[in-house]
Amino acid sequence: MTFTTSASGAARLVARRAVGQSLEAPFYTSEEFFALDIEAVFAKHWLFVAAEAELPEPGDYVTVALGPYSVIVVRDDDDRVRAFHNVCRHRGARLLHEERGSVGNIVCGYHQWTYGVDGALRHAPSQPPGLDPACFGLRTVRVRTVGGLVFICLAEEPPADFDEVAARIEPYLAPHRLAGAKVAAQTDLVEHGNWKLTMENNRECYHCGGHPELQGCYFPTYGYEEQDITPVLRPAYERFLRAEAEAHRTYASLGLPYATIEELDTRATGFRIQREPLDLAGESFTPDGTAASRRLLADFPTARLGRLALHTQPNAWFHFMADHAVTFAAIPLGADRTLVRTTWLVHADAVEGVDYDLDTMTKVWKATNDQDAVLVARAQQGVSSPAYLPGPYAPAEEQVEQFVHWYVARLRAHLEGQL
Ligand code: 3BY
Ligand code: FES
Ligand code: FE
Repeated sequence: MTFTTSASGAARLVARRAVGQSLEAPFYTSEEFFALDIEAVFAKHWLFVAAEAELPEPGDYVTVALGPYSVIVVRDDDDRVRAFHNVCRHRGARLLHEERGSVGNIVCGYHQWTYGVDGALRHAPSQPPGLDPACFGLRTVRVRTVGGLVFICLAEEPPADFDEVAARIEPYLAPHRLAGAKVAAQTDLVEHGNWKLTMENNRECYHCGGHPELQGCYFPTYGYEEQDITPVLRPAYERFLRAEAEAHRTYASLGLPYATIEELDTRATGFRIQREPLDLAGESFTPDGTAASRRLLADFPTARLGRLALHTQPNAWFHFMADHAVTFAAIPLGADRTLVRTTWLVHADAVEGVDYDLDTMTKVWKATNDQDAVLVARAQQGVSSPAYLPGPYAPAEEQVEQFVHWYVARLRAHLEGQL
């Protein structure tokens, strides 16, 4: 069932959102909020959409659907990543229909207007000679690559803080050498829930008891303070403290930046970055914690470095280990549907079956993603019941509150016309 809200109804719900509690139902269920989220959040902020490694050669592209928008992200002949609206400049037909592929030129299937991968109009059959191709290039979308990650922004005036954020995360990412990576695997999972439920679920490990594979190699004390440590969590917590002390010594001796930066809800380009140890062998997200790839991706003399975690608002999270990296992008498909695209990156020269076993590499996050999809679908079912009432966040859900706080602030600014 879909609740309907009027524009002023949405504004009222935004205005009365209670801090420290989950959102009221229409935020997750109504078409109006879905449209508002596209307009106020996805069309106005920097979004992670792909790893550069997904576009290794000139002409390689991915398309990204965001509500009514479709964006082409393509590597041009000068090796630069570009982004364009997927809309023909003749009579507007959608140009590329696949989610990914490779093209020499971008040719419209309707009347064959032909664009270079730099967006320039190269050929418009049978148009009078007066047509100036310079006036009919593809409309550009802003794009930035940061340490091998591709971000786009649909806004004419993107949030001005992105350069600063990029400059601060780049030193953390640089040793992981993502620009020299290749895609080892990718999964597209459609979660039956609103995109905010997907993001909220990612921002806490309060539910991690439901992730047996993850709990093997990952300290399930995410976001917990000393006072939250129950007798059940205590042994893992003490192992975590020892591993953390060791990891900090290693990071310092290797000159790796590891100060945690937490700015998830204090700026337009909200982000959080942190290095932390992993459990068991401490090298990677694998069943026994050992590196999944013998050929390391990062420029590290040891694999026992845990993970670099990056979280970006509104739609992404990342784990960078010594041997491989995993990126996650959440793309809203509808009020109650969200695409979670997970990409495993390894060194470009790593050989499957020799340096890495795909099943070992992907096991933990495939299982965890599937478990999360069930949890998100259950949350969507529950909040769709007329009986649902917002409930309180625990201290371990601090980053859920930060996500929701950031989101509500974006909606408020948009509704007040300041964004
Ligand atoms: O994305 C994270 O950092 C953590 C890892 C496990 C689940 N999630 C809360
Ligand atoms: Fe693209 Fe006519 S709409 S060539
Ligand atoms: Fe989870």
